[in-house]
Amino acid sequence: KFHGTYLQDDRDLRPERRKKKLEQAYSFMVRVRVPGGVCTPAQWLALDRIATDYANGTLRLTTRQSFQLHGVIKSNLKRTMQAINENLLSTIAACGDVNRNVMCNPNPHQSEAHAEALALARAISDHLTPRTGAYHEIWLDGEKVVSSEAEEPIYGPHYLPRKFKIVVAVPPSNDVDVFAHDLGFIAIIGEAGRVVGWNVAVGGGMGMTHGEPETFPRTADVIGFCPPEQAVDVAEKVVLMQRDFGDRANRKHARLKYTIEDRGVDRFRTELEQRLGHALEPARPFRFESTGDRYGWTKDHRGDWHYTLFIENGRVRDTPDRPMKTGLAEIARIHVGDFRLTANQNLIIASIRPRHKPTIEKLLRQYGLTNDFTGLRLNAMACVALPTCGLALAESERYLPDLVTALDDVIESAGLRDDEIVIRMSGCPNGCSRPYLAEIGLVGRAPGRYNLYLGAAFDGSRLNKLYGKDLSHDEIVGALTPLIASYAKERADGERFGDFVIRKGHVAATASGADFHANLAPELSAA
Ligand code: SRM
Ligand code: SF4
Repeated sequence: KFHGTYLQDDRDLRPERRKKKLEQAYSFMVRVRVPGGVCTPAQWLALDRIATDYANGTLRLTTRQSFQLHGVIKSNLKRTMQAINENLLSTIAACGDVNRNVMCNPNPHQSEAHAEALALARAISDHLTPRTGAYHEIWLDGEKVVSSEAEEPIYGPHYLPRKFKIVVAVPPSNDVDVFAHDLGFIAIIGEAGRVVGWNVAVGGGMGMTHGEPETFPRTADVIGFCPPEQAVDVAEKVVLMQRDFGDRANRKHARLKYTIEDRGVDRFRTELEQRLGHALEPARPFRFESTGDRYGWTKDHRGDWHYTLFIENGRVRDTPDRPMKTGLAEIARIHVGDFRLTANQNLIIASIRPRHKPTIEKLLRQYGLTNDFTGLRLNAMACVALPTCGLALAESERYLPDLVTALDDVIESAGLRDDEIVIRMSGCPNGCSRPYLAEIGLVGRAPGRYNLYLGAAFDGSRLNKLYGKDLSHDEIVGALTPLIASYAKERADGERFGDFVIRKGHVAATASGADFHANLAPELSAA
């Protein structure tokens, strides 16, 4: 895992293979680390080829701005890792109890501040990448160094108690969901449009376990502000705090969010400041507007164009009406800018020179790569779940599109086609699609059964709350239909769906942390 791979098996094939007394159909998932989600067209093409030659022929864009390859069989694993590294990408620390891919707002050319955010994301990523030579020895046939292997300067001999996640956000966009992560930096932008420093947010996280209320999702606390030159050190010291104080006995209690809940935010900040050798300044005002992506064309201050493309659940593959994989490869062959993965599993074809725009527009049309969907679908996100994820309790990526199709009828007849409503589904409570920060969150309980959560804030600052338990497809549609219809008729000017269901008393507003479970009696229960 520390080298970016997971052993999986095809869960669709399990029953048949069991019957035939065959072992499971094993393969590997390989996760590529892409700090800030930026890659070149050449790297895109290389990954496209690797997916075709060694994996299941699809590319998966993840909720952390990375690529995943699924279905890599063991005899292709080393070749896959080598091909990824030959293209100047890596899989090191994409998984495991280390700092994971550092995310940031995906468009560094939008302004100076965005470029500074990417620079910080890369600096933190470099600083926290494990120094071990084992990765090179094992996968890249590096020379074996037995006794001179230096101890990891930050991680030490035992690494972290659990995974650790860092993001960099540039208001007003909260597209990285800054409150969902162990550590977040929020750009504070001065009058000249430059970053004057960063607010520091700690202790966010999504994962929980059904029926274990001592596990819960939590939104991060903003604990202060630091100037730009201190940010990498702040990141290091927060990681060291978690290394030293995180729970190493109980993995379900080992994320930074629990360290902070247990110690208290104020004590955590004081101890952090002791390690830093100075106090953090008071947090400065900021305002987020949304967590979603801005689709379609945008032009930056240099005159270059960027096209944000909706990719349903991040799965890049060819379908008869949307041959996306082929189309994006065609674009990559002529594109001289770069590709940027978003934290919402979408893609920005970025830095298109004005003279190349007509050609790219033509290719987008030719391959059906438009964004002509309802606001609900454009704000939908599902984790991978079945058939590859060993932890899935229910479908997610393969089911959410159908659920949205059913809800689209309700949305269209309520006149809400272009209204943005955030809907996210996870196949289990680990929350890989950050469902507890969705206005409509669905979390798998068992095959075909989901818990329905409502009422998160559109800007990503408030968790949702349990509304319905163990619901089937029909029950989910039945529960949401009247709510969507009354939202269309009774909402206040500019009121978001998540705020509306709270105002109407369908769910309570969740503070954070353990309060998430305070309303354990949902309004609805399965028949
Ligand atoms: Fe995740 C485990 C997929 C983002 C919380 N996640 C997994 C595994 C590796 C299952 C496993 O351990 O065997 C899933 C592999 C499925 C597959 O077949 O590919 C998996 N997680 C994903 C991805 C691919 C979802 C997606 O559809 O995009 C995302 C990959 C991110 C990346 O590129 O690095 C992904 N996972 C997340 C996020 C969202 C985020 O980070 O912004 C979360 C919630 C935030 C958080 O960490 O709190 C998340 N994944 C988890 C957890 C629960 C952690 C916890 O604290 O309880 C697990 C289970 C675990 O770690 O034990 C998990
Ligand atoms: Fe798997 Fe659960 Fe994550 Fe979905 S939320 S990918 S089912 S671990």
